[in-house]
Amino acid sequence: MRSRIALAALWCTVAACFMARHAAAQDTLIAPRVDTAPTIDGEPDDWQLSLFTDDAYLHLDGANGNVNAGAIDGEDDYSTTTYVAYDDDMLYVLVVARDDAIESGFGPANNWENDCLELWIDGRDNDGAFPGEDDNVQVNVDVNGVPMVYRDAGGVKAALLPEVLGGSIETADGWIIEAAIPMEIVPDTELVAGGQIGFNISFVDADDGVWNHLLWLGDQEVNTAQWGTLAFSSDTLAVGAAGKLAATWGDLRR
Ligand SMILES: [Ca+2]
Ligand SMILES: [Ca+2]
Ligand SMILES: [Ca+2]
Ligand SMILES: [Ca+2]
Repeated sequence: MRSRIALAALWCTVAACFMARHAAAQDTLIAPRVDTAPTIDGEPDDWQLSLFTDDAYLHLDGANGNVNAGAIDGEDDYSTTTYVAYDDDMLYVLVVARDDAIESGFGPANNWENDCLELWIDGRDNDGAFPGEDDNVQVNVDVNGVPMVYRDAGGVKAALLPEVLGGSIETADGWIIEAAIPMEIVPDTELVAGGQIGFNISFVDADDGVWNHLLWLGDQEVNTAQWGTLAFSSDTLAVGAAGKLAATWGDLRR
């Protein structure tokens, strides 16, 4: 009997590990407010990363994300952790990625062919067509730190908007991208505590000429009905996490 119990316990442990490993990612992110805007330069030391709660960041890889083009072989090939925050004007996003081959050779008009972050914003949180509705916007920021905005406004479907900021650095095992999106470019967005937008995130992993695509939610990135939610918290980072010590990026890397 004891061995059967032990075997059952072992099976449960293995099953729990398997389920944890393959658990689907959450479909909502909750952005804390920040009092001090990060500098958009790709350097993450101005984000108090240790204060972010589980619902304020997203770890994505080939196991818990949806790969709808190419393949993601493992954490070394491609994995990302995305942090979100906001203030009165901006949505801030930081992505720390592992990537075994960096592609940065394409220009701004084709930055989706580089390793890049793709943000999908539904400002009214009412789905609708993309492209089509003016509150449905795609923002790409690539490993060169170049932001490109895609929308269907008066026939102009892609543009470099100087108000959208991007920054990036290469690291020993990948790259970091930092972005700031002024939400005034998205009509009717409630960038206030208690507000929310429709939101999705996808990533390009370009490796030696092969284009691989990893989505947070859904299997068609332009399908707004498959997007999740980004909610704006009333908690300000640091104040809402009393008792926890802020750590610098250098502390976390040790
Ligand atoms: Ca920074
Ligand atoms: Ca890769
Ligand atoms: Ca919409
Ligand atoms: Ca790559």
